[in-house]
Amino acid sequence: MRRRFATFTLFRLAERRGRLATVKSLLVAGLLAVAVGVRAQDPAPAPVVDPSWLQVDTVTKTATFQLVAGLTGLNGALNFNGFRDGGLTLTVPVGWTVAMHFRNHDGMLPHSAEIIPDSHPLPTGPVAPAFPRAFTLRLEQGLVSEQTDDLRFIADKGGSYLIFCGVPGHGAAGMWVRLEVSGSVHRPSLAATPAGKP
Ligand SMILES: [Cu+2]
Repeated sequence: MRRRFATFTLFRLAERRGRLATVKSLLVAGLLAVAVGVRAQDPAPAPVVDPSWLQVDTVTKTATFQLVAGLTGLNGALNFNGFRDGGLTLTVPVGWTVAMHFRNHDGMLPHSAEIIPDSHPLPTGPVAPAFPRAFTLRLEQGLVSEQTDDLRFIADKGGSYLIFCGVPGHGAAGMWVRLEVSGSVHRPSLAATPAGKP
């Protein structure tokens, strides 16, 4: 009887040790998950669309868009409104006028913007714009910090386009977002979209 009790106690001890080991490995797994989670969030949280970036005038059929180069530090500031690689899409109905107020918020690098056809591979510098006058001044050299320029064009051809920085290397490094000119929408909109190659 005593012996059976002793065996039972040993068994319980072993069981407790096993449980402790399980707790320990769960703790390690948890810490690892936290570490991986932190690394997955690095370097910055997902950018957010500010609705004030887009103003819609249904009378004049004009979409006015505040386009900010280097709004955040994302991608070494090679971003528009904090988005890179097509992560932001401005959609306008065919035939609307698009007015873009460009501002360079990057304190370091010059930037520019032009509307180009959705193309792969991405150009390494300025190309002919997809619409007349759909480009900022100094397309290749870029506008310096806090310089502004307005571009205005009629989106008279449906399709997928890129809003692209023409400073050599910037667009190809991810400094572009999307413009969709759609025959099936009646109102302009602005939304976060999956980032990726064009
Ligand atoms: Cu740029």
